[in-house]
Amino acid sequence: MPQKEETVRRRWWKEAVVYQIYPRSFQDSNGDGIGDLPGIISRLDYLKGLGVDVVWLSPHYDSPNADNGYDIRDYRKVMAEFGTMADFDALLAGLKARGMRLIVDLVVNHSSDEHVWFVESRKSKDNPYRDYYIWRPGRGDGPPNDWRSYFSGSAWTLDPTTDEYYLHLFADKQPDLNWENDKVRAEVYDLMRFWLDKGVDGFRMDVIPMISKEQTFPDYPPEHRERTEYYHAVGPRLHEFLQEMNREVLSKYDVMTVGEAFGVTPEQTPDLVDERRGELNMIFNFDAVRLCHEGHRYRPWTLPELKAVYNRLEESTGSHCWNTVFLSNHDNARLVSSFGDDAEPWRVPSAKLLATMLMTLHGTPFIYQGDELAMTNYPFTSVEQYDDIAVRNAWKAEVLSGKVTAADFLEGMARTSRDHARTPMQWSSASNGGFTSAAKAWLAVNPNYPQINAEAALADPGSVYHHYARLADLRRAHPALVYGDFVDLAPAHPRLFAYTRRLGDETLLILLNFSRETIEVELPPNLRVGELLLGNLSTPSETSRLAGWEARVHRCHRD
Ligand code: TEU
Ligand code: CA
Repeated sequence: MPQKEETVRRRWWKEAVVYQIYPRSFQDSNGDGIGDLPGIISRLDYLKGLGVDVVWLSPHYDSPNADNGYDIRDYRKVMAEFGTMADFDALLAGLKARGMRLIVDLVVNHSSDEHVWFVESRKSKDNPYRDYYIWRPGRGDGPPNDWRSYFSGSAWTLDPTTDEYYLHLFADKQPDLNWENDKVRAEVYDLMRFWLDKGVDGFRMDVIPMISKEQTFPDYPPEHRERTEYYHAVGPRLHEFLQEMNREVLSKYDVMTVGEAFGVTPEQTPDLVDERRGELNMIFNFDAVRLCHEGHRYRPWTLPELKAVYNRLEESTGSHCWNTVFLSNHDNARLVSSFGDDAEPWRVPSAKLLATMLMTLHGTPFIYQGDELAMTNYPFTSVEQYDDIAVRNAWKAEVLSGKVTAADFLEGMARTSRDHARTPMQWSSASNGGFTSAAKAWLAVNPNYPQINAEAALADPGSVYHHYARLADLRRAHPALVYGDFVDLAPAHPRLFAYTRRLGDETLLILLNFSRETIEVELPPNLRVGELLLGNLSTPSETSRLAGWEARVHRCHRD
């Protein structure tokens, strides 16, 4: 059998370290309490120092902010709170000048209900924009079928003007676009060209597998009633639409694409990312991040489960496919609080261990803003403290309706809410963590900012920030960390994650202790541990041992 690496094509986006910016929470520059593009521009050297190659910017478009920009009113305009098109151009130029690239968020499963297309669409049944969205008459007194919104309640809202329902898989202010309509697809391709022609380097595509809907609009089949994302993902014409998008637009530029593939299984993944098919470069698979959620509740996860996710992805995607590696984003609680140990003194070593894992697994790593500082979950105690529409709607649907007690709901959200990731970046020990000069930020800054902030991290050579930077250097120096094959040496071990990455003559060994207790490491007899390349403790343990939350990368020799 040929070595896998011989057939893997080298691509800049496979080698890149990606950093996600949630602009609202990154850096405010004008004292209105909201992050903005000039704020990001002022932090570009910070990103460069971290070892970032590509920035993924969460939506920066004109929006009424029902879902913080994931509800777009004008795809060609910059959100007024974030700045102007000149600021956007300056951001792009500032990144390019430092050898970094920019990908933007493409949110085209739905638009805002304030988009002119929808404003027109809802006016009358014969409006030229009617078929830009999905309208259906009700069934009896109710909606057309039992589809549910991810933000609680029915996915259909009755619009009194024409007495028909429109579909929205997310909030009622996020009507789903009708991809069956050729004009809609042409509009999408056009707006993609608009940003690509400006020089952006690709797209992160929001819930892209959900764009194609079963046109008979049936009720959920019984097997998909609970986890409806497995029903909505991979609709009948998904692959046709993506291949068309690729042919019409993407194939004409040297760009990267990553699809947010909520509801796509590892087995379905090759059909989206196999390079011979001409669809996407890679997707986000959510099996790992979702190990710690069950509805709104925190679910204690185990290390063998996490390893099984990576092994399953590895097995289901061959040498013509490429994966992403991430455990956090703007839709999940904080990395160190969910998968590490955010109690002192373990916060920093466990965050560095997670960094080591993300940057050495097989795929393009995505760092979410603030995780390089080991920012933690916010101590939320009441529903008023949350901003997220997902929380506010779920509170009404579950607590106010009496299905769930307030205490149970709040306990769950205190571990799982999306708002943990959305509290502002902690830049310094100045008021509001240096995020804003306003008295109040749009969402409260975590009160631990005097201890946990970028200024302190930059000054401390042992910080999580500098550890990421060293890992990024290590990835650049060792192509085995990018292109090498991946072998899990102890899939069943409850606390140790040990794996090799091998390319040609070079084998690297990664040892991660996911616990506070010391572990004795036993390796297969044909492997000998070589030189230590990078560890996360100032005094590494002896070779055969890992201290609590210790992480090491070694050269490895085979007999
Ligand atoms: O997320 C899609 C998505 O499925 C998640 O929002 C998921 O439902 C949620 O995390 C469960 O709590 C994308 C964006 O990343 C998200 O921010 C948007 O709210 C959503 O699409 C709608 O655009
Ligand atoms: Ca601002």
